[in-house]
Amino acid sequence: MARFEDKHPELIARLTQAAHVAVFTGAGVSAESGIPTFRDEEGLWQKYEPQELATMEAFLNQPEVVQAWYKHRRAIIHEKKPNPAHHALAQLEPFFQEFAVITQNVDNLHQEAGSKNVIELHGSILRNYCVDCKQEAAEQTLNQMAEGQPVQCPKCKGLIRPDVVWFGESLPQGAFEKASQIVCQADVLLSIGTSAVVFPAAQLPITAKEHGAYLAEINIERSDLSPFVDETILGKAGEILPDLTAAVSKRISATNN
Ligand code: BV8
Ligand code: ZN
Repeated sequence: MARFEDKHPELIARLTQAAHVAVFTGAGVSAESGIPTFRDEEGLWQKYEPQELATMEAFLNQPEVVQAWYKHRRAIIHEKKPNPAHHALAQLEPFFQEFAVITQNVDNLHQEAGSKNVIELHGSILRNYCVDCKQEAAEQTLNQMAEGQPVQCPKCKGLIRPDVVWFGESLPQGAFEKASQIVCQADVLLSIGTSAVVFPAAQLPITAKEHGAYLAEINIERSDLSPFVDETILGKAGEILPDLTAAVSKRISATNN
């Protein structure tokens, strides 16, 4: 079985020389944890139209349905664990002067796996707040929701929503600016497990490349980003990333001795 570094010499050479590495992740990095992706055949969106549920308008029209959908997704996430892809990325971090995980995911699994520098472009499903008084709402308040009844803020009776970015909503100010700065300085950007269809997030890997980064994609199939990348590695993130991290660790330890 050819070694990772023999199959991807350019990527390993670039990573070995890199000071700044950025990783851009999507739902595919959590797929092997058992969390459905958005656009694969069994993806979450297949059952619902994105516009139907992940928008403020849908929420105001049918808050109890949107709250129930997020409660269902939180329950799935609480049962799942980080997979080898998340762990391999957390193990990569110490090898570089700067290593940032810029994620579109809202499942907190990168942080659970030990990644320190994580930017959540689309927020987190584990945080909820009242749309009127902005008070953070405890998850159990939401879990007590009665069938068909929207959950209201205990303080002001406002509706409670997840702290995620819905379609038509702008990304958290600081997060997108910080992610943009990071990708402009990246020597290497790894795009992992994303269809790269959602903007402005999907612009980030392209911005990295425009600023001189070596752009590699790890995905089980080609994505909208594929035409722009220097290299596409087809396969499962949970199988490829441990090999990548092992190859980088071996090469960097060898150069340090
Ligand atoms: C904005 C959080 C404006 C919520 C999400 C036309 C009409 C309407 C809107 C638009 C339009 N054109 C552009 C837009 C804007 C819109 C957009 O991009 N729409 C797309 C669909 C065309 N964007 C927005 O609305 C954004 N806001 O533009 O605001 C604005 C600007 C200024 C001021 C005010 C307003 C906000 C977008 C954020 C939406 N929120 N999520 C929630 O989670 O419920 S998006 C959602 O999709 C997730 O965050 C997810 O990250 C994102 C992208 O999906 P992926 O992560 O890539 O997942 P996907 O399933 O698609 O792909 C998985 C990939 O992994 C696949 O390729 C698969 O092959 C691969 N894979 C599977 N298994 C594995 C694997 N790879 C490796 N290993 C495996 N094991
Ligand atoms: Zn309130």
